[in-house]
Amino acid sequence: MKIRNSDLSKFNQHYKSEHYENLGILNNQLDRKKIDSRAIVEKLQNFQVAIPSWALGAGGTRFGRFSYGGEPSNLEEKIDDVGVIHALTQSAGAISLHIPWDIPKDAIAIKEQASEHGIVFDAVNSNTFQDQSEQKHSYKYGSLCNVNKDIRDQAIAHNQEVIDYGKALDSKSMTVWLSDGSNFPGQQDFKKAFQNTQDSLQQIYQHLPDDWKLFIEYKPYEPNFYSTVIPDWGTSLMLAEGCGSQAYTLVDLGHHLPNTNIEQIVAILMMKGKLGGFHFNDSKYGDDDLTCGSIKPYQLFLIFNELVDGMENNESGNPPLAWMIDASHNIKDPLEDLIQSLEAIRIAYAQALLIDRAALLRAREESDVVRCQEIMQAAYRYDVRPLLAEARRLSGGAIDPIGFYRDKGVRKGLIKERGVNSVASGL
Ligand code: LRH
Ligand code: MN
Repeated sequence: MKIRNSDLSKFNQHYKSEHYENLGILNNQLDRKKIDSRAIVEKLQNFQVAIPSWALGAGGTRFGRFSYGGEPSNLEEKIDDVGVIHALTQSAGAISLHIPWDIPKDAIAIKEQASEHGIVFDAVNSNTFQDQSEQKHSYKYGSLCNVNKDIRDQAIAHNQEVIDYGKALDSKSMTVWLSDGSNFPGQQDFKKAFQNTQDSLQQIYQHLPDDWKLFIEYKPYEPNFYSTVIPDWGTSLMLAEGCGSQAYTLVDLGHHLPNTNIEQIVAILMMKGKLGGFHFNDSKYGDDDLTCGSIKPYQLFLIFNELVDGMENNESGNPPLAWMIDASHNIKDPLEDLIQSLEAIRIAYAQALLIDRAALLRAREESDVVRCQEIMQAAYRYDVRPLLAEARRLSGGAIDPIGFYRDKGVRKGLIKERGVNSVASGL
């Protein structure tokens, strides 16, 4: 399904006067604070978040999966769906592929199709957490950490192959997430597992083109429930430093034990120049992969406060970050869910840009704790949605993406095109 610009501008016509009214109200508030909202709108226009190729269909759990109808059943249809999201939001200009779920059969044709939608290929993801039918050795007891060298070599070869797929798509990075770990005390030699993983990652790193990055994603548990070889940011950082300057940590918001101060982790990793990127989502308990900002929007704001501070005072030379969503849609329309996540991420970014950093610095210098909170929450309490809508409008998107999506019956159209039983590969 291709979204026609004519439909978009006709649709926006209905919303223009209400939009300008809301934008006017906010701009008056910001003018009073001598804040130039145009600069923020420009930053929002340039802020692109990659869509995960594995989250364009209905997700599920071991307890069940409720199909959504009209799901993309191949990579071409997945790129078209990201194209729909990008046409409406003008902020999803990239897709992150998972191999082997989304092997591009014809890289040139796929690149051509993606560029027609204005989409590029962000990080490619390897997968040694499942056994593929034609695979010689099983990853049941681990992949890069496995005690058996043949199994480690098989996993290393897979990761090198994923880099080659990425090169053919002009991707510039690979994310490695390992489910490796143990389910019972005594099952694994933690030190040997770490060392095997370090050695394996170094061999993968040797295969990395000079202008590429390697992202090492950590996660405390699941699918292993006693230990995970890369459970936290510290282990990911040690492994990245053990590989070299092109290796970085990757922060998946759902990969933290309850009440972890993620914004502090982000601040420190960025200060160290070793923060590679994000998998945005939200969670209440575990790795729930819920819509960004649906459970803890204030935490997302606090994380963007550290990101904006780190980007504005980047002494460590931390490279531009990879912004990616990693979510699973168990009950929502996947495309609506992703549009909501994009909105929440951009709201947190815009609010963080509204923090009066000079005043915050003074208040911190004076240990004026109350003042610090007042400054933070003053920014958090701005309704910045008119700035996001204006950024979309200026970039040719929909003032109200979900409104357009429903008004035009996009899901109905996809079901008509693909049928109710089409199923997307992925989680
Ligand atoms: C692991 C993870 C990882 C992906 C997978 C789909 O929980 O976050 O980023 O490979 O989800
Ligand atoms: Mn992830």
